[in-house]
Amino acid sequence: MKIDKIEVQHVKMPLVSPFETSFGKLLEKDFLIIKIFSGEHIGYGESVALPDPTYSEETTGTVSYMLDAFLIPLLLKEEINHPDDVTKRFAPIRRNNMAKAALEGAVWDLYSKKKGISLSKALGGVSSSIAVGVSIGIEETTDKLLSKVDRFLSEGYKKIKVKIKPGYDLEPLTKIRETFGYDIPLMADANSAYTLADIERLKEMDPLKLMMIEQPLAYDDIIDHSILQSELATPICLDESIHSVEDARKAIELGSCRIINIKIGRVGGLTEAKKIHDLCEKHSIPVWCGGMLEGGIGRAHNIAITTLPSFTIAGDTSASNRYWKEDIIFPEVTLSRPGEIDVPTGDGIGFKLNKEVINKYLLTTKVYESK
Ligand code: OSB
Ligand code: MG
Repeated sequence: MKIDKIEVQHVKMPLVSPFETSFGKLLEKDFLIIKIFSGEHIGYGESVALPDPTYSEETTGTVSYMLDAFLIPLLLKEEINHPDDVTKRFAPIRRNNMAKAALEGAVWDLYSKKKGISLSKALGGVSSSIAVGVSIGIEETTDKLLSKVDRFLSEGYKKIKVKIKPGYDLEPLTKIRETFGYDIPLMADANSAYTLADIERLKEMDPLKLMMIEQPLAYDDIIDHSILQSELATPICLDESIHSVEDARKAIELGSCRIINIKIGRVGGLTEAKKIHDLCEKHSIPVWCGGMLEGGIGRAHNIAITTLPSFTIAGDTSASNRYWKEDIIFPEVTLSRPGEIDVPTGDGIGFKLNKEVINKYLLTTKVYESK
């Protein structure tokens, strides 16, 4: 695949409603759109990093710098034949997984477009529609939370994930159970807000019969999580702690979790995401696709990876209108049926870019010509 040119566009879009987690509140998101030009094809990628280094150490700014100073020059240095080659090419660069994934995702899209197949098919996906859930932030009042749960349940979302933190945990979760019963698929995400000192509090959540509790302990821990999991009936799902198939192997061997949330950006791209999926399949660990409040391109990549067979739990990839007044892709992502998104069948990600929307929110464009 001969690359002619790479374009990086920086956009900033307001969220339809503020999204609050144990690490902070987000009102808008600035992110990068990557376009890789090759002959008559363009591959699209998106940097999923948040504006601040609060979820992980990466930010839109660090991604932009890494692309500019290291990753784009490396990618343009020599022709690549398969997207897996990108992971190998980037291997000498430590971490910066979201920066790597932004470019690698664009290469995967380009590769599938050149083959004339969908990205889902190129990845080995098997399903024609995916089950999806919704992630609800920390709300100002329990009433506001309950009304959001009610709305998303009525839209058919197949998993309700609620953000929790110490002091905002048992009470809102219990209210949800009292109001909607024990049959609704409910889980909690702590984004590393607890320590082992909170073990009794966390054990009190067992009677709530949550599907899982996501990343209760430190963002870089798998040891304490294994201690907690041995004491907890509720399955632990790791998010922040898993950056590679090696991290996943160690967490599974230690018994640090029973479920893994796969985020393409956090693990450095689709090739690594697929490896984690395959390892989890071997160990009967169910996986699901997490989200980073993506724009439409990132969302499209999430849809494609979710078609692999071990993505048996509904992911966080909700419809475009749950995040944005208008999305950067056309058509926008909508629910095809309650709680389900049909996988696009067109080549690559299967969505076009909405230039009008992109231009409206555009901050800068950088162009890198191949020599
Ligand atoms: O921890 O899964 C998380 C959003 C930003 C950063 C981290 C997380 C999240 C979400 C929202 O939970 C997922 C989504 O709807 O995109
Ligand atoms: Mg999470």
